[in-house]
Formats: sequence, structure tokens, C-alpha cells
Amino acid sequence: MKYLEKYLEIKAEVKEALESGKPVVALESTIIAHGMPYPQNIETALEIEDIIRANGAVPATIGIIDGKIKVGLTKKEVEFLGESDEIVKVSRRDLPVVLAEKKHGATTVAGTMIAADLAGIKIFVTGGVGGVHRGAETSFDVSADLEELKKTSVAVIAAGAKSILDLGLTLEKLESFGVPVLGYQTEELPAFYSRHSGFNVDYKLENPEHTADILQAKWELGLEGGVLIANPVPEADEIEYSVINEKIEQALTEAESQGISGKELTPFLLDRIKEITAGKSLETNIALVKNNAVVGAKIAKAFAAKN
Ligand code: PSU
Ligand code: MN
Repeated sequence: MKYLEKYLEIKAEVKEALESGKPVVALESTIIAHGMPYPQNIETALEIEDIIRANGAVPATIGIIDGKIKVGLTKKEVEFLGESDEIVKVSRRDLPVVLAEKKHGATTVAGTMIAADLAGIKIFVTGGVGGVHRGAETSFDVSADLEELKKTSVAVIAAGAKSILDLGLTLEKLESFGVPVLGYQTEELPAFYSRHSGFNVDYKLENPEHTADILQAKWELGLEGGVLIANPVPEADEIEYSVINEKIEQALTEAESQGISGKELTPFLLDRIKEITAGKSLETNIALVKNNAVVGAKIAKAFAAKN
């Protein structure tokens, strides 16, 4: 792409790994700037990178500094995104403005998928994906993450979708978009904080090799678009669905009465749920991202071995 270098900078370690066919795992930065409080946001982001390395892959945390998309942030840059409150939450629609105006940005699942795809990274680990919000039949609030999964060929490993969303409608959208929803060693769609949601995934994944075979079949065939790999939170860290659901209802009612909408909604809900659960939701959030990092690195390894 003619102008790619003007907008995108790949860290040397990541570039070397990509060129030599080593496994690379992309990581998002909205979770750092808008998804978790300081200082756990920075601590977790750096720990996740270590976990990915320990499991045999190279981490590439993606964010925007001074209008440049960085594929592979330095420790200092991760700290900056986690500390500053001038970081724009960047999804597909925000990208051109933040780049042209040379601002700083944290990329969402959609934003990170775009950057990973431009850099040639196929595997991306996060906590939870955006989806169809509850009440979307009147608010029309559907995350751009779903549209990105439809068109951008990157596999996203997440702990399912959070029940701040309407999980049934989210699955329907993904089906329409042709996005496979695959449960990692589970037949049930995990609901982020809890292992259970009452909804089934489309197919169950047995192990990293099985996962890599499916990704290879999809993309070798030219079937564009992503895959959602849903990996349940470890049992020890789970919050029961009925328990967390009540807290979520409370946060949703507050958001409505305060008129919170648009890109502010997800960060508002995450923060309120943390307060309402006295920090327990944050512990669970950290545990599930770490667990996703282990699985994501293994999938990246299995996928790299085939390509
Ligand atoms: N879910 C989480 N933590 C997060 C997000 C979602 O548990 O940090 C972030 C991700 O970056 C996701 C974004 O892409 O929120 C979705 O925001 P929206 O609903 O505004 O599209
Ligand atoms: Mn939204």
C-alpha cells in the first residue's frame, strides 16, 4: 500500500517476527485507556505481553501516538496511554481524524483489527468484544466491532461478550455477517464475567491445532472476515451469571437516567460495574484477559506452523 508507512509503524521486534513467520499476537489499547482503571490497566497490559512471550509468541500492543498507528508499543507508550486522559477511543470511524490531526488514540477491537490486518497479524487477543447493546431496537447502538468482524480477516480471542449486551441479538448479527462464533473447549457462549450465558456457540474448538485448521480453511478459501473465538473465564475467577446480571441491570439503569450513550456507554458501564461489585469485576476482567493471552499465543503458534 502506497501510503502505509506514513500512518503505520511496526516495532522492529514485531517486524522481524512477521518477516520470519514467527507467531505474533495483536493486543488492543482501549482496554488500557478506557476499559480498566489506573494502575491495573498498565500492570495488566504489560503482564499480558509477558504471558504471550512465555507461551512462545511475540506481542504487538496496538495504539496511536502523535497520529501514527504503532504496531507494538514500547513500555513507555503503554504507560502513556494508561495515564493520560487525552486519549481518543478509536474505532473505524475515528481513525482518519486522529491520524490527520496527529492525536493520541487507543484502538478498540475494530480499530485494532484494522491495524493488525494492515500489519499482517492474524491473531488478536482481548477481553470482550462490543456487540448489540440491550435496547438496541430503539437506541440502534450496535458496536462497530461487529461490522469489522464481518469484513476484516483477523481472529479475535475474547471471553465471549459481556452481558451489558444483548447476547442473543449479538449472535444473530454475527450469523448474518457470516462470522463463525467458536467456543474454545466449550459448547456454550461464555458471558465474559461468567462461563455461562444460556446461549450456544456455533462450533466447539478442541485445541490450538483444530482452531488453526479452521482459520486456514476460511482464509485459504478467500472467505473474508474475522472469527470470534470465545474462551471462558477460569472457574476460580468467575462471577455467577445471576449475580453479575443484577449488578449490570443497576449500571444500565444508571446509564439511562444519566443519558449516557454512544462511545461513552461501554466505559461507563465497566466502571460502574466495578464500583458496584467492589472491585470484584475488575479482578475477573484481569484474570480472563490473562487466560485469553495463554490460549491466543498457543493458537498463534499453531497457525504460524501451518503458514
Ligand atoms: N469490553 C470490555 N472491555 C473493553 C471493551 C469492551 O470488556 O475495554 C472495549 C473494546 O475496545 C471494544 C469496545 O472494542 O470497548 C467497544 O466499544 P463500543 O461498544 O463503543 O463499540
Ligand atoms: Mn456503541
